[in-house]
Amino acid sequence: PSVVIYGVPTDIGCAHRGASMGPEALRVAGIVEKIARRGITVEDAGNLTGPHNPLQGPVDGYRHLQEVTAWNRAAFDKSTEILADGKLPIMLGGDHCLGIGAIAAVADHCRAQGKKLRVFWLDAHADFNTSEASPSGNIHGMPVAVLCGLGPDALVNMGKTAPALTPDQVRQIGIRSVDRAEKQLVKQHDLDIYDMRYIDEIGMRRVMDEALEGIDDDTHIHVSFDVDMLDPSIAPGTGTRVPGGVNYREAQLMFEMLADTGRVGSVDIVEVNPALDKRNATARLAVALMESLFGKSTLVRE
Ligand code: DIR
Ligand code: MN
Ligand code: MN
Ligand code: MN
Repeated sequence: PSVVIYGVPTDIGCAHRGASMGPEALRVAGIVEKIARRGITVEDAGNLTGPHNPLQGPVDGYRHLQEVTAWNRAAFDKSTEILADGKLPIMLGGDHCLGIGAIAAVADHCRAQGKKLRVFWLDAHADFNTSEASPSGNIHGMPVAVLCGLGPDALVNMGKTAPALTPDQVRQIGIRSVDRAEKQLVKQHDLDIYDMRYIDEIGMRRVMDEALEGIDDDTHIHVSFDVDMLDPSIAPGTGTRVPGGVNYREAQLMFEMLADTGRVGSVDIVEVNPALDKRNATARLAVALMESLFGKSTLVRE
């Protein structure tokens, strides 16, 4: 289908300022042109607007809950509109709290269309904190929990499908930082986590085979790509760098294997922070991986 890209210029859910510049960094790296070069119709719908970052501390365990809700509502509305047009939304974050609105829209869409939904959560972090479990109160550490029904009503009930997801619809890949209480939560909720140890032990090819198992013609794949999944040596431009991440070749294989399914229906690219980057390397790499996701490959393959 044709693609609509929109930006959500905010760092409302994370600790460091600068993810608000992510959409522009990705545009400067050529995201629109390079996807269009794949022969796909791409529209840039510009940026959403929302409240500025008040830089306050946590209140009842959440930082900026009201502002986070407003930004997510805007993303929810935009993704809902794009999906209703039969198009594929690519949300340029912004921090990863925005996955709540974007994926809540996809969950409603899939339910209305009678489609199965599988979410690929590509991240160094499990993002499964609750207000009690979170060491920071930053909501970008909570979106998967919120989407699975753990969190404040304003976020859990973003769409009509609440909770938006059940844990069995989620595959998390690249994980290597899970907080102490969060560890208990992901175990309790039986999340399917392909952590770095597992990737090292069995290799990315088999990880992706396992994570893609059961995908059929009625499945909508949502890719939520936190660029901190990548090793900081190749992707330094992000707020919470964790050593020991996914390398270039593993990442390229992941996105090529996702492309091969032909079932990717929506994408988020989040946590690109050009203020922490070197010559926009992280946005450029994210764009190269989007080219793979939209079908670029070295050879014609069967
Ligand atoms: C940490 C950091 N687990 C937290 N989370 C990040 O504050 O909840 N997620 N950086 O992307
Ligand atoms: Mn994340
Ligand atoms: Mn992360
Ligand atoms: Mn994050």
